[in-house]
Amino acid sequence: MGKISRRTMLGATGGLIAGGLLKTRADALAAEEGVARLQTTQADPTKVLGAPTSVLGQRAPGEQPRRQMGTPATTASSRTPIEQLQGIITPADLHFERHHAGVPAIDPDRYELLIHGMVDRPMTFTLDDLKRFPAESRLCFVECSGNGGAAYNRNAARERAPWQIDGLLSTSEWTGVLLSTLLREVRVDRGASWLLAEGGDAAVMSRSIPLEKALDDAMIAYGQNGEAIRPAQGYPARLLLPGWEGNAQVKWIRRLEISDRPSMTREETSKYTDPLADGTARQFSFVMDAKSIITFPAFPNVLPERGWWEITGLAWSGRGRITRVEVSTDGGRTWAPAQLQEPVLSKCTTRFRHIWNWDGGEALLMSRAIDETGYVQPDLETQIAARGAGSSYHYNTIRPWRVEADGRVFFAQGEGA
Ligand SMILES: Nc1nc2c(c(=O)[nH]1)N[C@H]1C(S)=C(S)[C@@H](COP(=O)(O)O)O[C@H]1N2
Ligand SMILES: [Mo]
Repeated sequence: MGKISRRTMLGATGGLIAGGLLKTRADALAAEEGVARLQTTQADPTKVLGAPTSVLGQRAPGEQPRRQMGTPATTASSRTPIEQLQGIITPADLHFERHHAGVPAIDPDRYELLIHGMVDRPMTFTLDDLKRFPAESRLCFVECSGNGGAAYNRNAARERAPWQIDGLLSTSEWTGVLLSTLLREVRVDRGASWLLAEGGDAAVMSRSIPLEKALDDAMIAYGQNGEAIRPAQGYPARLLLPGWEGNAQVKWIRRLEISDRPSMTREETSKYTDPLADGTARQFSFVMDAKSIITFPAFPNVLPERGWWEITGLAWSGRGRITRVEVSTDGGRTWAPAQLQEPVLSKCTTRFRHIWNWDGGEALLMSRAIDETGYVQPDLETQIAARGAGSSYHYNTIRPWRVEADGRVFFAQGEGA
């Protein structure tokens, strides 16, 4: 267990005083003592008074999941440690991050969202304006278009953990106002069919979005898991497009321009398109196809003994609900339906579980997701045949794991049946 020094604690409580959360030095000392008392476990906790209440909770000292940065650490993205989480929700401070030009510091009091272009009444909305409209909440995943890239390779490294394959995936309860509500206010012209969404970061990241999606389930989200959306996720507000590629979900959203054609921004021409074998490219691949990944057992787990183990992982589809996840422990020769753990929601991660009696021999574990449209997650050969080997985005092939006789588990793309 890592010890936390007195200086770290003083730093933490000092920050709370500066932030106005703790009023006096005495409060700070009490908080500090509370923190200290939670850092050391007691032989018999029934014999000592427990830590006092606190203004801000903290994780148990031995439970400190962290976003994963890769080596060498990049500032462009960090990943959710999906194998360390339970259920389907990603704690907000572990939501993956992908920034093209860093996280802007936006003053919420000066924030405005402009909606203009092919509308009757161009309008700007402050954050308070947005919050006056009827709010909606929904649980859904956000996933980077490049997630799963590590699985799209016959010679992928064996020593690869779930976060290295699918850590650009997180799930939150998002709260905000439906974009259709705002579009009713500005009165969209007949003949409009697209909108340009623009962010207020240094990248001024922009994407064209079909009006149909905007009028369906798109949201301007200002809440995340019960609190204000985090700066890294787009504070004070982001465009949320349930089930669509992360890149199109413009953070720090500041402008929506309604038009009758896509704007052909950098992010939808030179990037985020899928080159095909015939020399053309697939553009506007918005919907994320069905995927699944086993997060246990997986690299770097070592199964200590034969016997009953619960295989578990996540399945998700941008087209709707996951209806079935099948698990194979023999490299795809036979498949068995996994149990889907409630809640099972549309365009959201779904946890699956499958009890397995390991006989101590070599095994090749696989999962495949099936969604409510009947779509089945393909294997690597099927996807390469359809898409070619030169893809950079939208990989949803089956992700296999090899369990060796000594219990060690390795990523095994390309080994399957
Ligand atoms: N304004 C703006 N929006 C953005 C980005 C950005 O760099 N700037 N990154 C995009 C990409 S590529 C992804 S995958 C998601 C990541 O969202 P997250 O950081 O909340 O996980 O935001 C998208 N929206
Ligand atoms: Mo992304």
